[in-house]
Amino acid sequence: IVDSTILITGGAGFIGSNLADVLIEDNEIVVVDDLSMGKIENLPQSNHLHFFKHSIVDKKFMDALLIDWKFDYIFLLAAVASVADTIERPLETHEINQNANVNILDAIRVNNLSIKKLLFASSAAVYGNDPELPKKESSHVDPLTPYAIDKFAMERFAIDYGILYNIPTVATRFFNVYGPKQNPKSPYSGVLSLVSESVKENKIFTIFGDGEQTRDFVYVKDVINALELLMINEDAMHDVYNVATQNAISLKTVIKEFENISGERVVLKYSDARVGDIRESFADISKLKELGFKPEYTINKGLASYWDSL
Ligand code: UD2
Repeated sequence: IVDSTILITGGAGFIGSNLADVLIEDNEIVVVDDLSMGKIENLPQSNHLHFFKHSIVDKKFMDALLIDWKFDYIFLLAAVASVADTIERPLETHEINQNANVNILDAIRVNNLSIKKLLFASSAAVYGNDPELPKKESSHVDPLTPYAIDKFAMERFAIDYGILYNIPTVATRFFNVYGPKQNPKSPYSGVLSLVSESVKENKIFTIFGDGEQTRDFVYVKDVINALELLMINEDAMHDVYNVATQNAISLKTVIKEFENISGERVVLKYSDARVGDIRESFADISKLKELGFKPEYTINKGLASYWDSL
């Protein structure tokens, strides 16, 4: 993407700021982030980066921003990313994870804003505990938490608003994204950010369950490539795509790999599995590959690059 005006909601967060780092080279970037999990230090420093510390829930603010800036591309990445948080505060998080995003779509509709594309970031959470593996976009969905329900509903809003009102849109289902700038502040942050934090701070790392649960870990740089591809590829339209590497690895194995790469020991203890934890998660990414996506980071390469960044 070049010579474009781009909005990234949640742009000071983990994935958003990695995206801003890449797009800032050739574009004008507007970031809206309430800094609830994101950090201003995550953002690249540039005259072409315009930061607004604001919640996307403020409809008046968002409407005016959309009208003023006439964005070419819009990445909707702002969310309460902790599933547990959405279980504790379902209404409040629904305002952010769903209503605020519908407001953005509706502002585009009502004001007849012409955009090149809008991308909504959804999650593998929509598959819930359906046992079918690997998970395909056409697999049964089973959203079990307010987080997953809002993500799934928003995918449909993005896609069907797009079709109904002629707005170019696309949605992604992220699997377990890891890499630089993932905030380990919450116990529900990505597990690899918590593993690295425990190593750096000499703390014991708790494995919930037996450690044999599997995940499809995808390095954030591959995710950014996928996001750019989905934005510019005209075949990626009014549809949803898994973003992963199509490799299942157990938590125990990934921790072993982390130890090998870092040369540090992760001191482990075991505790009960988390309620509702998914046993096996593994994506089919053939749909994304058909657009030309190829993950560049094996788990080893990704962990090495991540460790280097710390
Ligand atoms: C990921 C997403 C979540 C949702 C879900 C959908 C992240 C951070 N979370 O949740 O938003 O999309 O997928 O399926 O990407 N674990 C430990 N010890 C810890 C922390 C975690 O053992 O201190 C375990 C945890 O119980 C789970 C695995 O590690 O079995 C991965 O945990 P996670 O929180 O990184 O991600 P996940 O897959 O639960």
